[in-house]
Amino acid sequence: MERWERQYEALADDLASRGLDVTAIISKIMSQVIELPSWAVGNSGTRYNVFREMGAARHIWDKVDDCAEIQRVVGVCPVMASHVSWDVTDDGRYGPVRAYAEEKGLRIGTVHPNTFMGQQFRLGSICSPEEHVRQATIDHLVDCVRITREMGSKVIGMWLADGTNYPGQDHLRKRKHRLFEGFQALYDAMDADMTLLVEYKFFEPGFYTTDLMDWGMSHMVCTRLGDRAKVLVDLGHHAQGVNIEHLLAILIDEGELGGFHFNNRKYGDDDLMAGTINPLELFLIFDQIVDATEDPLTEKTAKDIVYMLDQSHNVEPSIEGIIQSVMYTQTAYAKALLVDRAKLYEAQDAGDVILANRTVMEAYDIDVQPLLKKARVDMGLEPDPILAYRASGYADKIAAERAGEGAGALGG
Ligand code: RM4
Ligand code: MN
Ligand code: MN
Repeated sequence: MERWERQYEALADDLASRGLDVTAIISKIMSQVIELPSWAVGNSGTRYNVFREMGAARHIWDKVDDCAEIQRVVGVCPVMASHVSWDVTDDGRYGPVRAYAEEKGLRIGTVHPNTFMGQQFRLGSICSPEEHVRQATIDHLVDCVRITREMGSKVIGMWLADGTNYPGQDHLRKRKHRLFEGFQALYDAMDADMTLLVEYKFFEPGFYTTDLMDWGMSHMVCTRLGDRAKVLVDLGHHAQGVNIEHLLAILIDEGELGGFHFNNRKYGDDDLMAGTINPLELFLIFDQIVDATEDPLTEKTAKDIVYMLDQSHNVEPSIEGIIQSVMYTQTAYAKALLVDRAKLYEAQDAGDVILANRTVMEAYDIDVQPLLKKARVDMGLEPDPILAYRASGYADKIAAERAGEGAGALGG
């Protein structure tokens, strides 16, 4: 018996003695789905430099291969989130991308329109003061519905780079009206079974105003549009100190939370590996989600949440960075599954602050690695995805095959 297997036996006994259903917990870990961002496996960089990575994906076919390799070792990422500017064939087609992904065991997840790459977007996309830019963007958004169909997906993810840099630069309320018009045009063009995820961010690239600045604004857009529009929370898109687990609890309760972009940050929209800077926050996020999943009133919204990574690997090897992020995300989720909720609610209702907080932290303190390893082995995988990836020789293979050629897209 391996060391982790002995640790697993002890943990399983302990959890069972607390009345937890270990088999059910393992099956929840196995059925979590995290979309891989196609843009994270190419080279990326900061404003200052791009460090070219040996073997970085050169084009969409490499990206699909890399995502399939990640899925081979993690088992919970059979979906690739896509960006329409970057995941297209040289002759402008999407069907072959979908076909190749499917051949590799992946399906295409959230499709992201292009509202920021191009000279025309200097003053914004759907919020631009220039009528022809707004119209061209709307035409593109409507075309993205066709692309989403071609990709075999049902989800469109919108993030706008729209904003202004200086006081007085543009009329803020006019921009709000244009924002709603643009979203309405996309929403009206969507199929009845499609979902629109509306992502917000409080700054960058605009540094004075951002048209979709926070969850309140996304929520306003979504409630105006209708049931098929939901808010997407990117963990790097808030001001310092904003309590993300609280805002998402409110959004779930309103039936308005649609998705996540996981990553981690220290200062700005840093796009670091999920769970590296603030693992406690990631755990508390999953704690709210699990809590909502177990409540009949919020169960449906909580179960329909789309999880994606949205990261940029500038100094670490991208594929390993993504694998590690998936593992840290699974860790946070597994810990949240172990919270003794009956005990927690009792302490909360009794106003026992100490015991309530301790009950949450007791779950956080449990080493769930043996549980995750067991789940992976039950899925026919190696217990440690990073070691499995390193042992596969894939990194050497792509470094040799892709040598000498430039990089894929910038992402993040
Ligand atoms: C933004 C946001 C979007 C991503 C772009 C590239 O900061 O996180 O989700 O598509 O970057
Ligand atoms: Mn994002
Ligand atoms: Mn971002």
